[in-house]
Amino acid sequence: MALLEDIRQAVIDGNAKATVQKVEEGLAAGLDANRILNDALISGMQEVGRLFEEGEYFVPEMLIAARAMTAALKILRPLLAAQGVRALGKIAIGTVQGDLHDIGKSLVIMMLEGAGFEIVDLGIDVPAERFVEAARGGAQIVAMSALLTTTMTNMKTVIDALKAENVRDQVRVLIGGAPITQSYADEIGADGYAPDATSAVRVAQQLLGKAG
Ligand code: B1M
Repeated sequence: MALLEDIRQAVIDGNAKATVQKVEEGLAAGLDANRILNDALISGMQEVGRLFEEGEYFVPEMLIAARAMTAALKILRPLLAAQGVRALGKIAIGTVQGDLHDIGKSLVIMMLEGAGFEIVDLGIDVPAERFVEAARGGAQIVAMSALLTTTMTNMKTVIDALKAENVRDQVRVLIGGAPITQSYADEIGADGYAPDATSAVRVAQQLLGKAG
């Protein structure tokens, strides 16, 4: 569909104004928010990643594409997350230390909030101690995102810190992000792994025995 392709291209071009304008046009024309997210915005970011890998794009291009996507997500947020449902449990979520990628985490947060979880967003570049504090502060799930093969190892650092501080048994640990796999989750002793934002909801529900 032409409008979806226009949105995708606007993300690739890093044109936040056009991205927002086209998303608004799409919604007004009756396009589904999920379709805009998956077939235009995420697809556009995948292409940005490909261009970066091939040396056509550099960090500044990735950054302005991310800004365009973030601007569009602000519009989609209320549509993707149903308003305040039940309080299913408290989840503290952050991108691990050394890692500045936050778009995937924001999507996971949107979906979890929409499903009725209370979210404590620890932000990006989060050191292990902050996850430990969150566990002490009553979070039932400690959730971690990592986008880099060099930072995913910090997920294990967090799990080790939870153990060292005697709070590992109080929380369930959920992990995700592009380089993460179920086998990595098993290897480091995480309780759950989710490949995308939608399945993060299902896994979080399962971890707390709430459904799914
Ligand atoms: Co970076 N970057 N980046 N980057 N970046 C990647 C990740 C990369 C794959 C690009 C590439 O080479 N093709 C590559 C990593 C390679 C690797 O480690 N193997 C890379 C690199 C190398 C880097 C730098 C090192 C570049 C440099 O400086 N030389 C640098 C590192 C900075 C740092 O973090 N210390 C860097 C910087 C950046 C920007 C700051 C410019 C920008 C981020 C801006 C921001 O986030 N605000 C950026 C971007 C935009 C990307 C790409 C293009 C897009 C990431 C994204 O937002 N995807 C990315 C390439 C790619 O992914 N194709 C790339 C869209 C998002 C919706 O998907 O984040 O995967 P994703 O989240 C998904 C799932 O993974 C999952 O659900 C989400 C929704 O479905 N998920 C979870 C995520 N977290 C979860 C948690 C869960 C459950 C599911 O439970 C808790």
